[in-house]
Amino acid sequence: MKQLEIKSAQQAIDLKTWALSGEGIIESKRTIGQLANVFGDEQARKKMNQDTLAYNVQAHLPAKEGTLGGLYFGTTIIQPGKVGNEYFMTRGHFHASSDRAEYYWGVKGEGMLLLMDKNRITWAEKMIPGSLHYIGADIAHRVANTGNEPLHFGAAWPSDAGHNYDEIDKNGFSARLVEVDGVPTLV
Ligand code: PAN
Ligand code: ZN
Repeated sequence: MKQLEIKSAQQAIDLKTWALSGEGIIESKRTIGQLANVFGDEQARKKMNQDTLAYNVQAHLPAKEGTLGGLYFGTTIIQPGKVGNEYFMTRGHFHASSDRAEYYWGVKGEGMLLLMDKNRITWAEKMIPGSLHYIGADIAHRVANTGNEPLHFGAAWPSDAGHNYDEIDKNGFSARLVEVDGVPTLV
């Protein structure tokens, strides 16, 4: 940086989709084949085309993972669909530093944010365009797409939060979001 220099931003957000572009944006994808044991009906998952895209994440991670005081920013897009009667959803995780919080917000489409505390109490918040969700410390979080179009949501979290997927891989959430008579229902 030079003294008195005026620059353009190096990253941009498409305000309709919250797609990220510019320097250092990373992208990751999860297919149905990569989501073994995430859904309740493993037989139904195995019968599907394993290359089916379930969700992708774009993120700007400007600080090294673990840095105290840095911030991360991401956009997740979950495709519409179900495995058996369970909606396409993210793997879900606690943060590795358990006292680190996060914001999620709905951008496009309809979904449900599933939240579970350390006592395995699970509840959910409806995600719609403009909904803002504060995910407090020690709360596992996962999002399901309950609509017929891709669900876009934004996220911002501390760079020292980390991801603990093991707990959810092992024990899951204590409830699943399934379609019952056409209605998203926690069971
Ligand atoms: C998000 C999530 C993203 C994908 O950026 O990582 O939505 O979900 P999974 O990581 O559970 O597959 C976030 O919560 N970061 O902390
Ligand atoms: Zn998180």
